[in-house]
Amino acid sequence: MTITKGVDIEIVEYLYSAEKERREVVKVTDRYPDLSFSDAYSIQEKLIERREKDGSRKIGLKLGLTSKAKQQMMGVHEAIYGYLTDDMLALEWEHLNFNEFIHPKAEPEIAFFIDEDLDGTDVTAEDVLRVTRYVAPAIEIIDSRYLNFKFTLADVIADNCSSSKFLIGSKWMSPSELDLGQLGMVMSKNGQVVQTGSSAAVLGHPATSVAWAVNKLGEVGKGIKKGDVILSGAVSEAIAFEPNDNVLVQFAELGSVSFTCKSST
Ligand code: OOG
Ligand code: MG
Repeated sequence: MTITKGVDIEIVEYLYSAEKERREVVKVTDRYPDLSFSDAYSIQEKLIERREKDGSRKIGLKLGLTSKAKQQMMGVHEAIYGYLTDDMLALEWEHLNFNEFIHPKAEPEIAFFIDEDLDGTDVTAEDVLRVTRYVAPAIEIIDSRYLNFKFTLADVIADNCSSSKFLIGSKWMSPSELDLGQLGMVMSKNGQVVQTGSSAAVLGHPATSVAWAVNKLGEVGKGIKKGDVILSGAVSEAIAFEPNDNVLVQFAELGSVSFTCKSST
């Protein structure tokens, strides 16, 4: 630990209140430049405990920086993980309320529904596929609490990897029924194509990304559980959206998921 007990709680409150009050804040490493990755994960754990104290329930995991391009951009060689809580789930048939966000962006993802506990430090993509009941098309809404969406790796880990909301499409399939490693994806905003990609962008195969998370959690004696939902990482760059925008993500074979955002004022 490079930060002392007490300081971690202070950082948790700092990030939690920024989220609650929809305010961008100066990044943590401006004040604590020595914040290590393990400090950052420990702050993230405490941030989730803080949310649980307010009634949120942990329902799974999300992966970040799973594309080589994004890792190079951040100058890192590893993905990152954060937690999903029940209050992050948004529904396709309800408008998202723009006032609940700071500066949101949407990214296309593949969600995994886990049917068996899995842990260890030697877990493979095959192991992950074996315990996956369904995969589904998903959109993650990321909304960094940091000024201008700019941060270091330690900052973003502490901020639960920019998590805000997520939506899951209605077509759920067994991973054995499709070629999950090579699914084409098109993301449109208001009817215009804004991103295209392939599920191969996620560490070669989305299940490899989930396996990475299980192994990483295994290092601290944790794993994934039956019933978990896992967002395996963005298939393309995230795109910003505004009130009245509609975002649609379509995957080959796996179907689509979309949302419309409104402002309540
Ligand atoms: C970090 C979260 C990235 C993903 O799927 O890559 C992420 C960020 O870029 O704000 O969720
Ligand atoms: Mg994501």
